[in-house]
Amino acid sequence: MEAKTVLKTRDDIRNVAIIAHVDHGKTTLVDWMLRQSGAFRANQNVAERVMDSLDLEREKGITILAKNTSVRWRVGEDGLSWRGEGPSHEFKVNIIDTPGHADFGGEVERGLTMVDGVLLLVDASEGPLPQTRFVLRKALARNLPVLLVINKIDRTDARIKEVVDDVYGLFLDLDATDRQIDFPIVYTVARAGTATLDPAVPGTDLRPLFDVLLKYIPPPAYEEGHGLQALVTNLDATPFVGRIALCRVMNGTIRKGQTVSWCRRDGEIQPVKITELYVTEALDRVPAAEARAGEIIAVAGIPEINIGETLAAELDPKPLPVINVDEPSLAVTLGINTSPMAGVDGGTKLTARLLKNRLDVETLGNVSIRVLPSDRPDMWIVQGRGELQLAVLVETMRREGFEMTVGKPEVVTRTVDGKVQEPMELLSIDVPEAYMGVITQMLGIRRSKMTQMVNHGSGRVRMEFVVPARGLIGFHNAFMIDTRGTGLVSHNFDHYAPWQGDIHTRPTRSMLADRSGAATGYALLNLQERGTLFIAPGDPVYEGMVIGETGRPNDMDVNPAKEKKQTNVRSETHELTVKLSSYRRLSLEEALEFIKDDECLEVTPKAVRIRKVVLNAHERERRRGVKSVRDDDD
Ligand SMILES: Nc1nc2c(ncn2[C@@H]2O[C@H](COP(=O)(O)OP(=O)(O)OP(=O)(O)O)[C@@H](O)[C@H]2O)c(=O)[nH]1
Ligand SMILES: [Mg+2]
Repeated sequence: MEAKTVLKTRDDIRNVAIIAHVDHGKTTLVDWMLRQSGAFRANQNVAERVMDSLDLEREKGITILAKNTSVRWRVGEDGLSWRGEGPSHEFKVNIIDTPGHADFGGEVERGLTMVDGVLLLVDASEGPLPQTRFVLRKALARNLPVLLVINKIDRTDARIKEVVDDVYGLFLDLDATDRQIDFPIVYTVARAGTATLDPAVPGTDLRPLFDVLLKYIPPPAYEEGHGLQALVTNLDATPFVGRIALCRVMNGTIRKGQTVSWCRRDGEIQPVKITELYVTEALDRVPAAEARAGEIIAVAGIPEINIGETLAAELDPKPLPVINVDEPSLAVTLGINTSPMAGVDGGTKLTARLLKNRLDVETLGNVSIRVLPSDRPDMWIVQGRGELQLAVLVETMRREGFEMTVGKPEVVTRTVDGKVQEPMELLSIDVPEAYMGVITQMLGIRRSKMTQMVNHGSGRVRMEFVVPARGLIGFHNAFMIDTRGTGLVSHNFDHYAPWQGDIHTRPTRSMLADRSGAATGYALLNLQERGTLFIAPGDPVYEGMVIGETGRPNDMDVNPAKEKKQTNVRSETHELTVKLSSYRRLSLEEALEFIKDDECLEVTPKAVRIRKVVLNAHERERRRGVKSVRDDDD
């Protein structure tokens, strides 16, 4: 007989995620929540945006992985932030800082499984953007209460009232229930650590935010008498204890030293001992003897535990449903370095086995990455949410000593009722009016449809398009160049639609090295007349390596290693630095966007080189011949 479910709550904890479009100020707000809760000593030197702790996060200035922290907040008898006098009690607020870039949307989805409510941050000037829509949709689908935070109200171009209206519009658009639309609003300047309930009255600290948060975000609920259920929502590792599983305790209590049932993804259930148990306090993980339902914990001692699995009571274990996230929409091939320079740049991880192991590790910790076999034993198909996500993976791996060959990004299609469908993105663009024509043209050739255009009367227009994800590969570079860096662009997976037909984007062809050697200044000086170069004098080149792009109708095989006749060696270097200032070093992301179907990247700890898949010029010609014949047959 089923026991009647009695839901209880524990009022001493709140679990919230902060979600938003990229750069709207999430991590900055977390800084100040930590600071004002007294998480740091007065003299402690804490980095700005302290939660962005990965090297790549600091370099790129964006959050890549969702991370949790916690603050303790004192409340007086009136239920409001304690003012330093009279009785008080303490709340623990677990905060999940999530990334706002669309490519890392899987992190947000995972983060939402740990919390009981969200702070939806919206920039007071930019308003809701594609990722705001995505994260809000996910939060509403999980029925999480939303507290709206309008941030950056200090911006001179803030348009608070309109932005709030836009957010209401977004809720309606997403079919939110009346209860969901009835959200409280707090206005903040995250960078100054202030919040106010009335935008006309400047705030002095974050107390108004905490007051609303503690009232509005519900305490964790659990079933009275239910056995342990802790859902693994994230993984971490330290050299001392090995793999660490971050879990949300949904029901029951977990104790250090206790034996529990590890309910694995494959359905197997295995007893394991909890050798180490931690809870998060500010930026530290501190040992705990036990943790009750509602807490977010970290557990060590289970080397093979994975995201989505459950730690349950030893007797009568009940696994929780696995975490489902959106499907990946973009794929690249990733294989061992097959260029003639393999191993030359000092990579330490060169074999297919090491590569495969590393990719397997990635799929464990990263719910939105998938690895599939390819038709070659030393190459795999890696699927993810976007170019940046895949580039971050490749960048991380090269820093670990891997050398790789990375193929051209391709969209992940699917077949429904025998028809091919492709992912469509919702694209939002904000540009000065003068560029409207350029943008419309750029997107026209990419088979987009404009769905909305708003002119705020500020000299800028906001346009929205639905466009095949395919059409956006390589779009970002072109957009930045064509709008001279003044445009804002963001996009996000929207839906699958029937294949939209051919898209031809990059109009240029490649300039190819026809032999191995070192590029000479003399050769490059001549070659730069014919296009844009990607290499500098002294760079190693090999046959089939792409050294630049040209506007000519066909790829060009050239000799970048040509020596000047030894008549005059005087001041050659001086001459070159003056005249060769125009070569362009492509970043990993730019290079990924740049390559064509028959090209790929060689990535080593030292360099990103663009190359033809088939390096030998004769072989390339032969294959082209075969291809064009087959095209004629079609
Ligand atoms: N003017 C102004 N700028 C702010 C405010 N809050 C944050 N910023 C700035 O906005 C930029 C982005 O801040 P982040 O905290 O990294 O934004 P984020 O939402 O965490 O970004 P992602 O995690 O990459 O999505 C930084 O340059 C901040 O200094 C604010 O209240 N006013
Ligand atoms: Mg951030």
